[in-house]
Amino acid sequence: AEDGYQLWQRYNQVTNKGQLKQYQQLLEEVVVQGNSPTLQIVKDELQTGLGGLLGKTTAVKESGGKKNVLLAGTRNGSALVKALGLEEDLKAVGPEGYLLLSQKANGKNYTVIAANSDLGVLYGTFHFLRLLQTQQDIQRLAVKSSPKTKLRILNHWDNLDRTVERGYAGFSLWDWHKLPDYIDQRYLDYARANASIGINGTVLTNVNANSLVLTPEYLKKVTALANAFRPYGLKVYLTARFSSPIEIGKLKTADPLDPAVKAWWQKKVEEIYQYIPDFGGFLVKANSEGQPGPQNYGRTHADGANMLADALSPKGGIVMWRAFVYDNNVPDDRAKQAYSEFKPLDGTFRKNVMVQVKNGAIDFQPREPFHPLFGAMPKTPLVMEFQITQEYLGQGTHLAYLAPMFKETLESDTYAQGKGSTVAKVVDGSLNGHSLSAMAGVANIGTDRNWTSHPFGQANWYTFGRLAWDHSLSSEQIADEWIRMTFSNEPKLISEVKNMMMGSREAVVNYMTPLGLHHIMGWSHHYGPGPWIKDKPRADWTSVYFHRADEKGLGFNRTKTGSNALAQYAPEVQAQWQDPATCPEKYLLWFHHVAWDQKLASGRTLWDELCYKYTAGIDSVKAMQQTWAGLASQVDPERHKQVSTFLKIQHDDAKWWRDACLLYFQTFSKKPIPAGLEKPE
Ligand code: GCW
Repeated sequence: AEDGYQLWQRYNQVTNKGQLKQYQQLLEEVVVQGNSPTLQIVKDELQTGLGGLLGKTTAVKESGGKKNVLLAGTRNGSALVKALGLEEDLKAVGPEGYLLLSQKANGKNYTVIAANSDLGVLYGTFHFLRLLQTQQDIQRLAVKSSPKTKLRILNHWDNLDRTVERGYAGFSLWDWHKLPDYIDQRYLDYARANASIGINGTVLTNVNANSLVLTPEYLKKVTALANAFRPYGLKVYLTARFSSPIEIGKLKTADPLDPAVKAWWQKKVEEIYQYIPDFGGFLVKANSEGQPGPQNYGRTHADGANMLADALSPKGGIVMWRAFVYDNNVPDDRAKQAYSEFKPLDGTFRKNVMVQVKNGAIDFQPREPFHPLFGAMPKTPLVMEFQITQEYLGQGTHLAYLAPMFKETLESDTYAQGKGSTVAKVVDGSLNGHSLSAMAGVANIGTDRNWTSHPFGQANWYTFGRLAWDHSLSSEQIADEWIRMTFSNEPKLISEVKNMMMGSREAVVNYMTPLGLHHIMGWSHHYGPGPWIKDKPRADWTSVYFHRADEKGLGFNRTKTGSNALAQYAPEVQAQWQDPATCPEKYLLWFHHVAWDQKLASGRTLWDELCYKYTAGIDSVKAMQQTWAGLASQVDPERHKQVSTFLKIQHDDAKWWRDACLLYFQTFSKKPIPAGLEKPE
């Protein structure tokens, strides 16, 4: 049965006869020299991959006699690769990069996968197999690839009891009870899937951390996972609860400037490295949403981060310190708090500290303007934190392809050093010359048979890896690859499914939070609509705080006459966004309180436009349903049915959103639904 477990790694036989013939000719024989655990995976992958794709058993050999050879390896590990030269080209692709080349030598036709490390060979192998999976010509290969960001990391918000914060695909993959003895095959399949898209790190535990994971009992279990992942190039990181010295160290304080606290962390880090010599480091959420942190002792984020960084630096570990914070005492616009706390600390962090910033200043909304910290901390390498799990985008049942959302942020211009200072250049380190660079994605993976609940959730995991490797890839290209590998290479299916995917995130924006609205989801669970939520202990836990609807209009004034959050952006950005007439409509209500009667670009009033947007959202989901229904004969029944069922849920939910939001906002606007639009019930 088709349960989606294989993700994009299906290796079904190539259907294009011409291509198949080319592959069979060029890949007469497969040669891989060397025996490391990673090269063993390369061999297995080529054997399974080519076996499936070419429809015949493929043996991987140490040396060959045939004329047309697929050759994979490094110069150091393979005499045959070394004989091909390639020195300069290899130098250029770095430790994880690779070359895919068609080359003639000694009367043979080589198809070469060459790299500087075995891991590079593995990445190249997955790229090469992808070419076959997507049925590309491989006659004249000249691919040079290396990652644009150095650390490409999944963040699991997994608790030790196996529940997953904001997880919608079952329970945590980590079966702590059976670890360290039992290594579930699923761990290896997980690592393999990550390697196939270049992900090279994983934070195993929730940022709302439990200090128990740092005890020897758990560290042994973590070690077993690290050992399982290592051949796939996947480094393990942990979240460090700031109060651990008290909770598991029996100290009286966790003050980062206290010598006993420093010594405790130093010893703890040494212990961890005894278990895991290549441990990646810590991810820390501190002084945010009730988590302990340095501010409890009157210290700064830098004091806290640097103390941990000092403990890690002799071992080569790093600290990823999150900028997602609330200051509980300042009743200021929540959008401003991260910038206010972190911008002044730029230049005070140790070299092995990165500050991890969410894509936007609020919280993983369907659409947010880029976070103002990007471009504002030139001396500190910033990690981009995207959320792959769809906390605010319909969770496990709504189809929302996130590449357009990730790209929108990455391509935003911070103007930090004049025009063209994109967020992507901040993140990849090129704007400020940082050698450390990273992208993190909050995982959407769990124990569901298909890993991600929604079959299309797999595309978002895939997208994260591909963009972390190369943020210049287009959303269309990533969708194209994923569809071909996950469903089929049939042109009608590709174009129609791509269409669905490309419009899906905008559909969610339209039926949930059009025109710059945000955080009007239901209280705490964040799934359905809840624009009416008020009377909570904190103003910014309510929805009315964010939409500010009144009889005059709608939206949050963040200009000079309002919270002035806009002042956190570069002057060029401010100039564009401060005037409602030039502010992109997609951000309008994010920055402005706009009168219900205000005319927008369409010629319609704000109220009418709102009604149209909610309706457009529903219509897009309807269109997806129709497209999908038409593909019944081209998709296996199991996955087809699951997606159909989820689209029905999504359609019902889209209506629920429209009904709830329009009826609620109508109590302020006191205006009728425009003629011709379906009335909310
Ligand atoms: O998105 C919000 C979530 C919390 C989460 C927090 C964070 C891990 O609602 O569940 O906690 O952000 O990113 O720290």
